Amino acid sequence: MATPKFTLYTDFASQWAYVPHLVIDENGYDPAEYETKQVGLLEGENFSPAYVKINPNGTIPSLTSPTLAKPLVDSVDIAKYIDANRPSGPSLFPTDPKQLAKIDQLIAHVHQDKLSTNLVLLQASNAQELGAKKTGGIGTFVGNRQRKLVEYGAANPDVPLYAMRTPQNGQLNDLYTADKVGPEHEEFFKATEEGYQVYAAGLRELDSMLELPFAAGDKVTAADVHIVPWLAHAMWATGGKDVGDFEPLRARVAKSVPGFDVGEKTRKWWANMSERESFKKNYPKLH
Ligand SMILES: N[C@@H](CCC(=O)N[C@@H](CS)C(=O)NCC(=O)O)C(=O)O
Repeated sequence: MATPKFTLYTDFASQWAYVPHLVIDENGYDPAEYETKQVGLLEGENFSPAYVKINPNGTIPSLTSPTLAKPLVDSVDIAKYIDANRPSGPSLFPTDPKQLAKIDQLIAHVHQDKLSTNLVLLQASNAQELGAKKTGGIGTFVGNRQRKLVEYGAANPDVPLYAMRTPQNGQLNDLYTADKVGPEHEEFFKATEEGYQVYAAGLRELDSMLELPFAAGDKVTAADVHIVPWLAHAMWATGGKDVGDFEPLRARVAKSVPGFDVGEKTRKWWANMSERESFKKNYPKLH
């Protein structure tokens, strides 16, 4: 068997890990040409000292390869590397500078911190929404992460990631585990409401940026493979039942931003993407 060209560290629960998966399938890689290693995001395995040695940010995805001096730790760089080493066929990064600028703009748009899916996944606007998240598994996720951060941080006091992330996640864990709603919850709820205003504007802006049939024009590009995981994860986090189900996401955003709707272009673009084999393989359901 041929030596795999690279190893992709991935998890089904990681939205950004599905950028490389989509690139791999759009590029037509044979499964023997690469290998994958699972990193359990839900269990906080991304914080394990072994994984943090590969990716000091403790984020998924990462990519290692015998041809690289050090691991790639960001989905944008990983997508470029996989595409540049593709077995055959067209690149997802066209050479036309104008088109490339458009692609970069779209990718940067969905990677903005202020448009992070963490808003939809982890935050809440009121005690009722927080309660539903607590019982719906998010509380366990946040708690698992905290336990791992504390455990790994105690054993590895020199690793900067633990010093940074333990108090950060700890604040969220405190909100999730508190017996009653206090002033810090009120602040959290307010920040969430503000977050949804920004998020709704970001979705509208994306709609205006999209070309059709695909994000940057008539061919699938690197832009499409970044936007799909970003949107799919938010659709899933709000309870989307099937891959075309925008309703729960629309309804959740509209709760904070009355009258909000998912744009027509976004819906058409999504329908076009969901016809692709790469989409069907990686999104048999929303995640
Ligand atoms: N900029 C990075 C972000 C990766 C990222 O935030 N991944 C999430 C999962 S989708 C993660 O690993 N989060 C774990 C954490 O931050 O603790 C990329 O695009 O690869």
